[in-house]
Amino acid sequence: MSLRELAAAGGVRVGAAVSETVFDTGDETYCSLLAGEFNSLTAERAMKWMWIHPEPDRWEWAANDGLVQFAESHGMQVRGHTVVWPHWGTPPYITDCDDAAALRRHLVEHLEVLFAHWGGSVARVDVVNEPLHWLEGRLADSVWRSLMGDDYMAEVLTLAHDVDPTIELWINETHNDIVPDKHELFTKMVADLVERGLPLHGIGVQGHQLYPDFSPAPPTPERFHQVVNTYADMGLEVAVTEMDVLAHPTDSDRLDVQARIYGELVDAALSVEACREITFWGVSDAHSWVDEHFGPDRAPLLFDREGQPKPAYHAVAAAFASRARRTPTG
Ligand code: 9MR
Repeated sequence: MSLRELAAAGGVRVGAAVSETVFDTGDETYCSLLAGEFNSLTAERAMKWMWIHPEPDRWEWAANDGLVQFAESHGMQVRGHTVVWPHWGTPPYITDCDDAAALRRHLVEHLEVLFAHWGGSVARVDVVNEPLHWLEGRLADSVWRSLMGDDYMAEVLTLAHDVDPTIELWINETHNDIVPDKHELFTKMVADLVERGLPLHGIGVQGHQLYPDFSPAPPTPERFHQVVNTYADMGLEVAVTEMDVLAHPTDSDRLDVQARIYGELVDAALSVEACREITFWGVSDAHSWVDEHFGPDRAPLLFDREGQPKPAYHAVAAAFASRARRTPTG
């Protein structure tokens, strides 16, 4: 059985981030793995503000439309990614904005055009991505924070919901599974949004495992489960939105170690009923942001460079199969 069949049997989504630069070449191995193994996709870059709306009067729809069409013709859902992102992916007319009213106007216009264009083809969106500092328990600095204040997420959620109340609004964060201070602060902020009744549908736990190149440590399955469960306990849906596990090239048993980490973490997340999606940050080791950032051959994904399933694939498949046994969709 494919991953997507196993996921469907457990009523959950299995996704992959799609690089439009590879997708646009029509690479057959890439496209057939994508359609055959996954039932959800996230644009790795194409829907980010910088690429889709690089100037106030310029929209670039081609990459967005290609992915949405592919998803529709292969029965896949689309996760929109992303609107407000303090760190990257935002054009200068936004990051250089120095007037709160103008920033709000830009945001509302962006949401109105984007959501109308999507017209229901994108079920959910990471409307805020990475509000905190990457490795520390504090808010990231950004134009959003400096002009709209520390509570800007509440305003973004309200404005987005007013534009289209049908699209699921998500906040996506990284390393909250690994850095305890970060988890603590993020939990407080999310609990506050929920208590105030803001239209927040779910929390994305990115799940990048970049030890030892970047992350201070890999999480334990207990810790991963606990983090996922924290948001579920608040009545939110949870997704692991950007999973990859770095396999360091000097470790001789690296693919087996990687498979164990993948299997344990995916199982820990899927044992929480409210976790209904695991998305991997890429399709195969032939194309990953990890190699660009941390050096070659980190082999972070489920398929190797030729598109063959790795031990990690089988470990993840077993975790999806367990979920299906626990919650058969019948
Ligand atoms: O993998 C993405 C890379 O191709 C882009 O150049 C980069 C900037 O847009 O974003 C990367 O994806 C990031 C994601 O959007 C948010 N979480 C961290 C991901 C890896 O950096």
